[in-house]
Amino acid sequence: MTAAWGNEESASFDVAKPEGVSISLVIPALNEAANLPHVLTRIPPIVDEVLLVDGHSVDDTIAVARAIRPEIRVLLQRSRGKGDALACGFAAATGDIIVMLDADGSTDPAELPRFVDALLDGNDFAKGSRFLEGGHSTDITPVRATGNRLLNMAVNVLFRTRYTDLCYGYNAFWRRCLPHMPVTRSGFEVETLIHIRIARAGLRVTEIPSIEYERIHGESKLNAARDGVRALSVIIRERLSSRRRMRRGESAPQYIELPATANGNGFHPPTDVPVATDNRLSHGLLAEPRPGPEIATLDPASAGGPAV
Ligand SMILES: Nc1nc2c(ncn2[C@@H]2O[C@H](COP(=O)(O)OP(=O)(O)O)[C@@H](O)[C@H]2O)c(=O)[nH]1
Ligand SMILES: [Mg+2]
Repeated sequence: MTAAWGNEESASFDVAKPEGVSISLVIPALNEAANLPHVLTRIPPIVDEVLLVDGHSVDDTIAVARAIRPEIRVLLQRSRGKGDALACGFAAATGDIIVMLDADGSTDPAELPRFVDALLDGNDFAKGSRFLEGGHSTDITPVRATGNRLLNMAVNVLFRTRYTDLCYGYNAFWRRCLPHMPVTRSGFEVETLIHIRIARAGLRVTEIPSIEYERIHGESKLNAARDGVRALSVIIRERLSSRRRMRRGESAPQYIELPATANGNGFHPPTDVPVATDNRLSHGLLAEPRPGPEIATLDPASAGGPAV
């Protein structure tokens, strides 16, 4: 069952991926070495490109990712936060369809084809929901569920949406959505921001029932009070700002892409290394640098070095 709104009526899930449609999977990860074996081995073969965006991990996140999927693209975000990591991943992804998925084992890559099918059925954005029939969560706490419900109600009233699960990170969308959803918040409020912006843009959204499991190892980095307030501030600011003001002062995400040959165990670039601000590769090692703003260089000798 799906809930849809936008330009047309709802979607079904029975369309195969056509030739010529490529899929990128963006996975933000901060110290998720223990969870990646579960996540990375469950990715369905329809995915063409997997991008892991590392958030200054101090464990073996990158080494484990490389060991399981040698072809994985590893981005090192210069800043911090899940929102910033997603922005980096979106900027670097090359797929026609971009899917966002957590690295902690709470969201199941095996559900991904349902999101893709919804996009192929004519939707612009397929948004996971733990609260539609067929979905649920064993990860969300009562406090977070209550906060999510209140924030969700606020967005539905203020932006005339029909979301059932505002703060959920399992989503997929066509590349063409990116200009409508600039990710300008760095933290866990990122989903709130994206969902508001795609609604404001009038894109066709459908919700997909999704099951959220408890993260397998480690602890959530989300703080319900702090991040709830941040999400609320996003709602208020988006409501008060015109689209024109909304875009002013937004800066491109900054990252470098780790060379494919570098294991990158715990590696992170020093903050004074110039970095890419879009999907033109950052270090000139993986592809010919193309003309564009702020092409960065990274000394290959430093790749794979110690964490800083
Ligand atoms: N790259 C990166 N990933 C992050 C950061 N913070 C959280 N993540 C990842 O975002 C996903 C969701 O984070 P989690 O702590 O599980 O939050 P929760 O699911 O809301 O409880 C996980 O894959 C984390 O590893 C960050 O600062 N940088
Ligand atoms: Mg989690």
